[in-house]
Amino acid sequence: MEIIERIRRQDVRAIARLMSLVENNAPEATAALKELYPITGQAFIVGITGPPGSGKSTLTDQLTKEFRRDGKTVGIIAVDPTSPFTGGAILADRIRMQQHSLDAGVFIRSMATRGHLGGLARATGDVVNVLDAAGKELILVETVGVGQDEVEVVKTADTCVVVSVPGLGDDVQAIKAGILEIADIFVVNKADREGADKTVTELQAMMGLGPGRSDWSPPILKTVATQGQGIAELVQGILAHRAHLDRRGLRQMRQRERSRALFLELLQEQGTRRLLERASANGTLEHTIERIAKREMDPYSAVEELLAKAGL
Ligand SMILES: Nc1nc2c(ncn2[C@@H]2O[C@H](COP(=O)(O)OP(=O)(O)OP(=O)(O)O)[C@@H](O)[C@H]2O)c(=O)[nH]1
Ligand SMILES: [Mg+2]
Repeated sequence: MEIIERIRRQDVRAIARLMSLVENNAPEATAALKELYPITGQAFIVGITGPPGSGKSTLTDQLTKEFRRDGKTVGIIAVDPTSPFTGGAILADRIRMQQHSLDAGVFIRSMATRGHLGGLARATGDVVNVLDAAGKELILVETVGVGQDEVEVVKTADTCVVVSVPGLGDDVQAIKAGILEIADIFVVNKADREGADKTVTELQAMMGLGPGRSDWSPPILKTVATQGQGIAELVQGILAHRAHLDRRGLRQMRQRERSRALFLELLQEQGTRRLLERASANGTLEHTIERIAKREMDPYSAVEELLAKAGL
């Protein structure tokens, strides 16, 4: 397939085209992803999550600069939960990232979460695989830490950076349940603002409460992303975490978690779709729903019956 060769040669237009196909769930995308899969698994994946406006994109931008200086190729995926019709955040990211736009060693992609009902982790996984196959050594995945879907997206990164900012309340606010456990590194960005040390203390206290994921104790780093302050330390933190993963053989474990997430999501997506297609085609679906609504049948038995008919 021509597109495969072009992606392996890091052809930017081929990468962009395949990503669009992936986002639109096009059949050609699946064919290409199948062929590319064996050469993936090389990239190091860093997830960056945190509340809206906490400076994730600015941090991503600064990290990109640092890693480029070091000669590493970088792929950036900004998962954007806002509607593409307002598009503000996407536009802002694009403008900010423009300094990298002429750099062939950087590929930036914004993904709207709209239209990926539940399949966001899968779509992101696919896009990560495209960038991985295209030889990007480092892949930065930015998501707003608002919902379970977004957490799922970054959870299986090799290194997960959780960003917070000072002054969002006593309870370290948007560091919601589920986020704390996935952090490998905490960043308190906007440390030029009042209360950064208080936020650090709060995070330390919160970390003392729960069991960590491993014997890695997540560092808490202060940054001023707009001025590049603390970025070198963040890079060091990421590299130290990577070394920790390698030492402990944990990188394979995260890879395995990514494989699991992608496989299970695909199975869920396609399994459900096929069952529904079959049930819709012969009219069973609507008929069953009507009977459930009329209390002639309960939904529990209906599901069992449908699955039994499919031999499951
Ligand atoms: N004072 C201060 N402002 C910052 C800092 N980092 C980022 N900002 C500003 O905060 C605003 C939001 O930054 P972004 O990088 O777009 O934040 P984000 O988390 O990517 O935002 P969303 O993707 O929309 O959730 C911008 O106006 C930045 O210039 C910082 O360290 N200090
Ligand atoms: Mg952003």
